[in-house]
Formats: sequence, structure tokens, C-alpha cells
Amino acid sequence: MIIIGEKINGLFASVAKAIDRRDASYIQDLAISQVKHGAHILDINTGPGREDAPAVMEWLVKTVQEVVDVPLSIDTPGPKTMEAGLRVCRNKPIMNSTTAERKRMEKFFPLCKEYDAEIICLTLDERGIPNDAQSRAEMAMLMMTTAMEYDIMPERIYLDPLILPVGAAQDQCKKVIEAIRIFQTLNEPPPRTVVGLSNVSNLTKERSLLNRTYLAMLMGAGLTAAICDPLDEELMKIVKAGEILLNQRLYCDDFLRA
Ligand code: THG
Repeated sequence: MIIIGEKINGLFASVAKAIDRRDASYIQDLAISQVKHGAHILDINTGPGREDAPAVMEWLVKTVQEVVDVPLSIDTPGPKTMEAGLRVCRNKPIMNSTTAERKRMEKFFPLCKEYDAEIICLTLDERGIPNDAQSRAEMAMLMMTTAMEYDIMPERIYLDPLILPVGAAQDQCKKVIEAIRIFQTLNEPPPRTVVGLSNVSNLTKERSLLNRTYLAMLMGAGLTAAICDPLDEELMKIVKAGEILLNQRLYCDDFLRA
């Protein structure tokens, strides 16, 4: 399982404050601890409603790269903010993300090509998120074929069926698992998949329990990567155990105990 650390996100009040103060060491501590706890990639998001988002993105990327050397996932819907991040990435960047909206694809696929990036494709268009797995798969297919018109091969794409909060759309949790299964049938080799795991527990009391239970289910369905909290120890234990049960990691009793 590829772990994408979610914690450098202006959604968190403490991170928003650190951004306002340009408190580099707060951001750098978050980067170092996530990598130390097993993050392979770090998601970087300036948070909502910032006029200075491009400048903030550039500062975040540079600040993080001073202390860790993992690839970064530039998480923004804004083309200017996206490009500000891509321009300063040292490693191959991941664009998070395009949707199936025409205008968004026309902006983001050329950027993906120009910066030789990977890209997350969200199953969402002008009409919103499709309400079942098959429609999500059709939208995923549309994004993959449109990407090919820009010479972006499916190997560079992660498909994201978009997890909704269980409290708001309980029936969607199972449909996202189904979508992960169907996405893998859309191409050969099977397209990679990703989710924003913590979305599922938004506004619930048992966040960690819901997150890790859902992650185990999604792993069983073949999920490639999760944007999640690597500092959640119970969650990371489930990642390790899941990898063993899926025969992706050699079984070792002592390792599981550690
Ligand atoms: N897919 C893709 N990218 C994504 C998402 C996705 N990026 C953003 C998000 N979803 C994944 N990252 C987070 C980060 C934080 C939270 C949830 C998902 C979160 N934050 C607390 C909240 O909003 O309640 C902040 C609370 C606090 O201040 O501590 O839960 O789906 N491709």
C-alpha cells in the first residue's frame, strides 16, 4: 500500500496558523514525522479560500523539500496554485487532481505533460459525483482516454472514486469499494487507485476506527494508495497486517509485533 501523508493541509486549523506565520519548523516537523511513520508521498494542500494560494503552495513545497526527499502530491483545484507547486518540485510530482470536467482536463492534462507528472483523476464532473460504481467507472474511462489525447498513458494515472462521509452518504461507502474493483478491469495492466480515506469519518466520533476498518476493506478490493494519517498507529498496523494477508509482504511474526 502506498501511503500518502495527509497532514500538511490548511484544513487543519493548526496548519493554517503555521502557514499564516510562515512557521517553517512546524510544517517541517509534520513532514519528517509522517515520513518516519511510513509515508511514501506527502500531500500538500494550502487549505480553502486563500487569495495567496500559489505563493503559499510554493513556500510549502520548498519548506518540505528542505527536510524530506519523498515525492509530493500537489493538492489543489486551482491551475495557478498547481503550477506554482509543480514548478518547484524536485521529484516527480503527483497532481491532485483533475476531475472529468472539460475545463479542468483542458488545463490540467497539458500541465501534467509539461511537468512529466503523475495525476489523480477524481470521478466528478459538472453534474457532481456519480451515484453508483458503474457510472464512476465510465467517468474514469473518459478521463483515461482524454489523458491519452495528451500522450498521458494510464500508467501515470491514479483513479479516485471519491469517498464521502459515512454520516452524509452511508450507501456510498460500499459503492466506492465496488468502484475500486471495477476500475482495475478498465485497462491492462490494471489502473492504480487512490482514496482520501479520512473523508469517510468526517464529523463522526470514532474517526480512527472507521478509517482503519474501511482501509482494510479497500485493501481487500485492491486499492493501490491511500491519502491518510500515518501518525495513526492503529491504522498503520492494519496496513502491515493487510499487506501480509494479501501476500504483498513476507510473513514474519516478530515483524507484526514490532
Ligand atoms: N481525494 C483526493 N485528495 C484529497 C481527498 C480525496 N485531498 C483532501 C482530502 N480528500 C484528504 N485529506 C484530508 C485531510 C484532512 C481531513 C480529511 C481528509 C480532515 N481534517 C479535519 C476535518 O476537516 O475535520 C481537520 C480537523 C482539524 O482541524 O484537526 O479530516 O478524497 N485525491
